[in-house]
Amino acid sequence: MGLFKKITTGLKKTKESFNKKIYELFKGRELDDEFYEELEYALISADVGVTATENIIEQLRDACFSAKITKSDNAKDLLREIMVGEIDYDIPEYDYPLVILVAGVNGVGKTTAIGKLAHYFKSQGKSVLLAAADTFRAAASDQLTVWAERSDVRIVKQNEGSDPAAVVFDAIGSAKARGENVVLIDTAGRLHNKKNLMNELCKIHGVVDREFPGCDYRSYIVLDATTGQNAVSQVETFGEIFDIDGIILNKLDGTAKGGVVFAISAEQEIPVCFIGVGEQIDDLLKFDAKDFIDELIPR
Ligand SMILES: Nc1nc2c(ncn2[C@@H]2O[C@H](COP(=O)(O)OP(=O)(O)O)[C@@H](O)[C@H]2O)c(=O)[nH]1
Ligand SMILES: [Mg+2]
Repeated sequence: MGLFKKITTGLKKTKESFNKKIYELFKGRELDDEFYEELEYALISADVGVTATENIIEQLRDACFSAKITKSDNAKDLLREIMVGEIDYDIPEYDYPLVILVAGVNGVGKTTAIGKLAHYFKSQGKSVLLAAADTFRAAASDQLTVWAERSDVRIVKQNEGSDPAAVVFDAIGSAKARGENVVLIDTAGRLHNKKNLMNELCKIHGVVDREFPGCDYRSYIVLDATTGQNAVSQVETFGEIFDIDGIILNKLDGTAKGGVVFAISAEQEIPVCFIGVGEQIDDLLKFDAKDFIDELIPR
């Protein structure tokens, strides 16, 4: 399935609910208060978030006023542009060797995202090593092993209960020895034990900094789009633990509220780097703000 098709089917639920509202709103309507109220309602219903919605509406009002636009048909392109601007970041290209730490609460799809990322980098001709630093449950490294086999990449793991930082230490040593291009670190997500989690993640950061100076190091948080505003508070909580470079937003296929991208990315000022749109190995797409808006607000 082509990339375009993937995003279209992945966002099917969001599109179904949002496209219809947008179509009606941008068909011959006066740009009066009622119009803006309905647009505001449509955005908030799609989980765009109150702050981001207000921002978007205010920019649209200003832009239409400046351009002397009075009919909604002519305002659609402006809305598209404004919404793209809210979630479009200049993300530096990856440098290699690259290390990506993947964090987030249980069940958001961290391990699955790593499996998909392994395939993503592998298909770009990069060599990949997985570090099974979720040592809390034996099942976690078993699950990651299955993904490693699927993508035919190496994995470094230790026994259940071992020190996650020690796994990362081993993995980096091995990656350096073998000249691997990409190391992907899976972690546990025990948020109810925040102090432990914080210690664990800080220790991992320390190991990467010390053992792999000069690597391109990115820390990503994985979020479940179906949890809506909960995802926003997870960004805030993890943001207290480390500097989040980017978001992997999973399970967009399972929600009609894909507007949550705005609530987490625009309001928190953190780029969404990848979106998960299913459980298959190629169901992870590099996020592109324009493609995303093309689906939400068709031209
Ligand atoms: N529909 C859908 N399911 C997903 C997606 N990403 C992950 N999952 C499912 O979410 C569940 C939890 O994933 P897992 O990777 O184990 O989460 P972790 O606890 O954060 O490591 C699994 O059943 C995955 O198949 C996605 O983008 N779409
Ligand atoms: Mg996991």
